[in-house]
Amino acid sequence: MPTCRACGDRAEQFLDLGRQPLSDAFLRPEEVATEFTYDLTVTCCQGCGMVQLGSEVPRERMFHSEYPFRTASSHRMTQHFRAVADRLVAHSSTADPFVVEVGCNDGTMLRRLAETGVRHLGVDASADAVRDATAAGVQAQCAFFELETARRIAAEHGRADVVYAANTMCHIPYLDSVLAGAAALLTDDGVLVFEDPSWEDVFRLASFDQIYDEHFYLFSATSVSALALRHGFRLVDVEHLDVHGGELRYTLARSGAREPGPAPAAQVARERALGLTDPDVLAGFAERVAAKRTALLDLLRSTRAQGRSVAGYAATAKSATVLNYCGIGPDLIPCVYDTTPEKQGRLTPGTHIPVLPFPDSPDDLPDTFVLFAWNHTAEVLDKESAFRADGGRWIRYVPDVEEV
Ligand code: DWN
Repeated sequence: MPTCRACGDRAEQFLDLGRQPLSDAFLRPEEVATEFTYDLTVTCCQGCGMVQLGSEVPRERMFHSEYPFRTASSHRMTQHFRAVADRLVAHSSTADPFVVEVGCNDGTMLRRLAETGVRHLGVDASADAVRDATAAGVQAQCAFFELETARRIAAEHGRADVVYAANTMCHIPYLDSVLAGAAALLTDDGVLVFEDPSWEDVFRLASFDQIYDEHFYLFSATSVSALALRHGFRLVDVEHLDVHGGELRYTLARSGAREPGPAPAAQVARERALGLTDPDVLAGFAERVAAKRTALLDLLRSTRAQGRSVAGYAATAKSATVLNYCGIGPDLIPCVYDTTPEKQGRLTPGTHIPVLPFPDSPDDLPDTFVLFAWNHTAEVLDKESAFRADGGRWIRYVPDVEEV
């Protein structure tokens, strides 16, 4: 029987997405024969309600110098993080705040703090991402954030007023050490703020591609509230964010340091009403995921049968789950276009579809794009308005499988 990685209680499996590759391991042809795979299953803790993967991929396999994702690959996300930086400073209770970002990636958020002279430090496990952050004028160091890292930062730089993480906490199975680290690093009135895909949104949209090796947890206010209490913190605020397909931003303060606002209790009540930890409801989610696989395969096959050319739009980490779970290979999607130089010329994980730079000429675009970057729909459709105007079609699978 699986146990909850967060609290140790019993965890029940409710979804099996099959054998999967590492979502961000874009392969050179010679690496295909030795490709790493693991079983992608999802469980829900019967005690604290934490939704999590049934097995853990060693962190060094996922996060290393060649980690290809860069936050700045989305213009809208870059704007989002500039606003986050301003807000962290505006809401700080001290005049000269020190902000630590866990998983700072290329420093997109911290750049804003660096520009305005705010004391900051980024921590990231990818040496190449840290190099990009440093080149942009950000203070950053390469490390996995855990208790020892936090103690070292506190000794070298002093206590932090804010520990912030975006799309990072859900990547870390060993939250005990991270929460202990936050407790060691934060000032008495300091806050731990993090934003990650929300289980409620994944559930509502059946966006099962949010589930992959790197996304070990799918947080909710219910599970984060329990997590906070076990580590001497309290969830004092929660906000819904309209980014990356729906996220929640959690603010944790030391127990007794700040009064919780009304939002956490309201969000927990919403989650309870939706039955987000109820085994029958979870079984229904698994059925919706299986139905999406059938519908997407049917649509792709009929599109190809009509003689229409198809390509993937953006070699996202998320697309690995869709492609591998559905068994979609180069016969259905001959190539995927992506803006990331580190992914171009490689093969998609598991399904080995070539990743290419976007064509220079509109004449070389396919008849139909499969929108793997659906979480950036507004940005992409804006950028690709000429494709649509010229009769190009989009296949998407979130919220529903459809061609538009
Ligand atoms: O949590 C994570 C999120 C935040 O970022 C990570 N585990 C990894 C990564 O996930 P992803 O790859 O699914 O993220 P995105 O932001 O949905 O997709 C990024 C990829 O899409 C990059 O390879 C760049 C590409 N892209 C593109 O080619 N054209 C993105 C946009 C917006 C575009 O217009």
